[in-house]
Amino acid sequence: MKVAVVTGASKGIGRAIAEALAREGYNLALGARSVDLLEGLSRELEEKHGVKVLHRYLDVSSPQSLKEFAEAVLEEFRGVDLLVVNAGIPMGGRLDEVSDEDMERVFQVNALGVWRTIKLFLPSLKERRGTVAVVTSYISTMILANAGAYVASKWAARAFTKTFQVENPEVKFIELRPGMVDTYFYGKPGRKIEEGFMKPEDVAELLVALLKLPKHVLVEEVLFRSIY
Ligand code: NJP
Repeated sequence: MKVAVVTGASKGIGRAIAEALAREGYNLALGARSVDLLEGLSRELEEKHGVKVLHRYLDVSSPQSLKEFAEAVLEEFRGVDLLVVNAGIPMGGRLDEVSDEDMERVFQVNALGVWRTIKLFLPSLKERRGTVAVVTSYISTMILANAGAYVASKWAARAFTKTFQVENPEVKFIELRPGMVDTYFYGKPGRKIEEGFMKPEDVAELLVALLKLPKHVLVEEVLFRSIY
C-alpha cells in the first residue's frame, strides 16, 4: 500500500484530499494543529476504508514540530510515496499596513513551511521516486492589491516547488493552483458555486486524477477554478 502525507489535513482542502486518498487505498499520515479534528477523521477513514492512518500535531511554522512530525511518520511507515503540502493561512491588508508580525507569520507558514516540509521528506521521496503536490494558489504568478503578503508567500512557495523539481528530477512536483474554494479560509464554509467557489472535494478529485496518469507523465502545474 502506498503512503501519503497530508499537511493541513484537519479542514478544508487537506481534509478532502485525505478522504479521497483513503478511498484510493493510501495509508495516511495527517498533520495539523487541531488534533481533535484529526483524531475523528483518522478513525472515520480507518473504519470506512480499511487503511492505516497516523495523525500527529503539526505546526508547519515550527521547524521542531515539523522535524518531530517527519520522524514519527518515517518511523511508522518507513517511507513516503506522496507528499501533499497544503497547510496555509490567508493574510489581507495593504503592504504598507501589514505588521512585521503578520508578514513573518504568513511567510513562516506558506513559504518556509513549504520548503521545510519538502526538505524533510525529500530523501524518502527520492528513494521511492514519489510525488509532491503543493497547494499554492491561482495568485502564485499574479498581483492582487490588499493581499500582497499572502501573494508574495505563494510566489515563494511556487519558486521553492519549481526549484526542488529542477534539482530533483526523479521526484514529480505538481503545483496545484486553485481559484476560490469553499473552506474555512474565508471564515465559515457555505459559499456557493454560483459565487465562484469550488468545493474542497473538487481539488481532491483533480489530484486523484493526476495521480492516475502514466508514471512518465509530469504535470508541472494546474490552474483551475469554478465556472458558473
Ligand atoms: O483553508 P482552511 P483551505 N501548521 O482554513 C492548516 C490554499 N488556497 O483548505 O492547524 C499546520 O479550511 C489548518 O489546520 P489547523 C491555501 O493558501 C485556498 O482553503 O488545525 N497546519 C487547516 O487544516 C492553503 O495553502 C484557497 O488550523 C496549519 C488547513 O491548514 C490551502 O489552500 C484558494 C497551519 C487550512 O484549512 C488549504 O487551505 C487558493 C500551521 N501553522 C489557495 N496553519 C481557497 N480556500 O479559496 C494552518 O488559491 N494549517
